Amino acid sequence: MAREVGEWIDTLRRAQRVTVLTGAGISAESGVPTFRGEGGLWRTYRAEELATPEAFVRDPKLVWEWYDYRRQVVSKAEPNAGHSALVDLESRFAEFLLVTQNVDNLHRRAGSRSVAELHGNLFRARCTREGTIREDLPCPIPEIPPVCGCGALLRPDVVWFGESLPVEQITLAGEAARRSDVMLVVGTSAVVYPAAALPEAAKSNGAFVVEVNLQRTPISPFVDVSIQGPAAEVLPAIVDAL
Ligand code: BV8
Repeated sequence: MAREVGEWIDTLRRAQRVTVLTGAGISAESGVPTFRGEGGLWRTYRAEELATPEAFVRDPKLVWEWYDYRRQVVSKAEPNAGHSALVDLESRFAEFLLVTQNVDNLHRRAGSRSVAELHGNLFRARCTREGTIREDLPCPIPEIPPVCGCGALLRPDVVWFGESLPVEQITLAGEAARRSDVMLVVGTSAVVYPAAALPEAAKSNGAFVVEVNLQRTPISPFVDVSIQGPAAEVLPAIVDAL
């Protein structure tokens, strides 16, 4: 894989401020199905059909069964060499932010500390009445759909389609993107906004943008380097080359 890491590595070596944007592809080699890949189906549903407030109002039990299934899959998964490479990368630059669209908590389990979670986290639940956060829901959840002590339904503390992202997280991510010398974009189909706007924001503010993906995406035409390969191989090769 070292052949994929060309002379551009000097640009990364010289960088002071680095931002990484990850998507479901970085967790694929941990056995976690991606959103739009072949694993994107659950029973007969697509993620976009279930990851909405409307689906939750219509059938909270079904939506929680999907989330509880994903929590169980992720609980049995381990961070992979791609996650670990980003932990290593974090300590090498004056400023570093890992922006993730993933809700699987694998970056934190791998040891990443400077993380902005744009779309929430599978292992947090939120009271639909009080907004209080719970991080202690057993896995699997014994009673679906789970309810708060106040009697109201709990919901997954994730951002559904049509819902706004946590302002602090997307603001932090946007500032980091615009300030960065280098942005790595890893394992995302770059179709979900506003996260997908971050590489363009970085690029238009002078960042050198490197994409790591198995296939081309809508941002491939404008990135500086597009490396086609699995994140769990390419990211360690990048760190080794540093
Ligand atoms: C919002 C959490 C304001 C839940 C998710 C413009 C501006 C603002 C909004 C919009 C806009 N245009 C459209 C919208 C609406 C919508 C949107 O973007 N729709 C898309 C589908 C067109 N956006 C929203 O609704 C956002 N809200 O902006 O609020 C607002 C409010 C009302 C109306 C308008 C605006 C909220 C978006 C967040 C939705 N929640 N997840 C949950 O997880 O259950 S998004 C979901 O998709 C996941 O978080 C996932 O991370 C994310 C992106 O998918 P990817 O991570 O990229 O995964 P995917 O499977 O697609 O791709 C995997 C990639 O990895 C592939 O490219 C593959 O090739 C690659 N790969 C695979 N294996 C490997 C690999 N690469 C490397 N190595 C490997 N081994």
